Amino acid sequence: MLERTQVGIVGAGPAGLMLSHLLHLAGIESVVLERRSRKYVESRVRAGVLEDGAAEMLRSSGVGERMDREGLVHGGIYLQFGGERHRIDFMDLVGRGIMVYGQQEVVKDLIEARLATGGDVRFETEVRRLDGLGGEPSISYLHDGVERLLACDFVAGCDGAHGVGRMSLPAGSHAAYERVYPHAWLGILARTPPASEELIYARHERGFALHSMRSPDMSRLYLQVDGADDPGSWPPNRIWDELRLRLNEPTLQEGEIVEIGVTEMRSLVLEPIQYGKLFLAGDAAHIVPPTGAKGMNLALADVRALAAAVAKWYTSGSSDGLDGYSENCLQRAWRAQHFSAFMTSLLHGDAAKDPFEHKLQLANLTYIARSRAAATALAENYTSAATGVWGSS
Ligand code: RFL
Ligand code: PHB
Repeated sequence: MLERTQVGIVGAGPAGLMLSHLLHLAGIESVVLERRSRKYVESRVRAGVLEDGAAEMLRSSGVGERMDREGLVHGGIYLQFGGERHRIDFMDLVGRGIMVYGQQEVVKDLIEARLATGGDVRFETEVRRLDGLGGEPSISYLHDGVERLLACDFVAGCDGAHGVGRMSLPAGSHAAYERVYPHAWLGILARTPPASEELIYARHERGFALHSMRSPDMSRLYLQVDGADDPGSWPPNRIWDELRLRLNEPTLQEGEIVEIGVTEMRSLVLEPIQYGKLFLAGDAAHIVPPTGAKGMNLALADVRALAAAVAKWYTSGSSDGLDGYSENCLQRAWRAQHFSAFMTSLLHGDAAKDPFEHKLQLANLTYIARSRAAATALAENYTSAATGVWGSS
């Protein structure tokens, strides 16, 4: 017998899980198909910053309780350059802050909420092919070595940067805008208390460093490295010495490194992000370099729009929301893309290789530190580029 659901969702990252959750709240049935195990997706260390609007989305949809208990509310960030540290006070400048709460915690909370309400989330289930996207969609997937078919009204491609959703857009149906940056981030999660209460974005002559955190005793730290570096060339001593230097934190405490990885930096936007009954969301539709902390926020904002559009279609038969989905999301995606590219070019590089560029960066950082107008633009984007209401007035 052919299985059927209303919305077939590929991928159980923040986008796929939140979409399934929001659809459930609207009384719409979905099935989430995830290639990895539950344990794997719940322990994948990634993003850590939620915009105010994303935190509010979790709260208002009933999955924000643990975030409000364990998350860290920050009213600003530090910019460090030229041996000095300057605070950008978001609360003063734009009246809202950010929530520091690990992506894997968001994922855990969403999985728990879906399973508690009888949600159909299937792990270790790999989607192989999408068919009938122009009319009657079906999803072919592999589970326990058996290939099966799921028929649905709509398919949501929430399957990240290398998924089958993006690959299923017919050639010629969309444009891809891409930029690859010459740097990468080496990221570690370490069992050590954060050296600062708020995030530090540092532009050092030798390159960028970021100090973030997950809890009062877990720090999340990043270093700009060459794209070609592999974590093996970064033994712990080298990492800690470089972090102390770039962050200007000579007393930064070492701790057990519980996770280490190198992340490439690139920007990609597909246009449009829908075709027939297929709608892409999150990293499947667009990728941002991590410097602006926008990826998870964009993923959540996309599915908020998609859930509302799908609900409108089922309740009133109107396809207005679905027809406008791509345009709606791409406005926010490009805003976030611009901010992420701006933060990346402001903070990365090697002063010895390009001293002129470094001087320009210092001039811009000084301007942001001294000018309320420049700091306000940064604060507005950092707290709300992906989920916010900027530009509406
Ligand atoms: P995900 O999280 O990649 O989830 C996609 C899921 O789809 C599954 N999948 C499939 N399942 C079934 N069949 C197939 N054929 C499948 N192909 C793929 C995958 O296994 C996976 O579970 O995408 P989603 O939901 O769009 O979420 C996007 C975010 O994960 C991403 O944008 C952020 O992590 C980016 N990001 C940050 N975003 C922020 O908002 N704030 C941050 O502070 C932030 N920091 C970061 C980041 C990403 C980083 N890395 C590692 C890329 C820091 C880093 C270092
Ligand atoms: C993180 O905490 O992992 C984090 C914070 C800010 C970023 C990127 C990652 O820009």
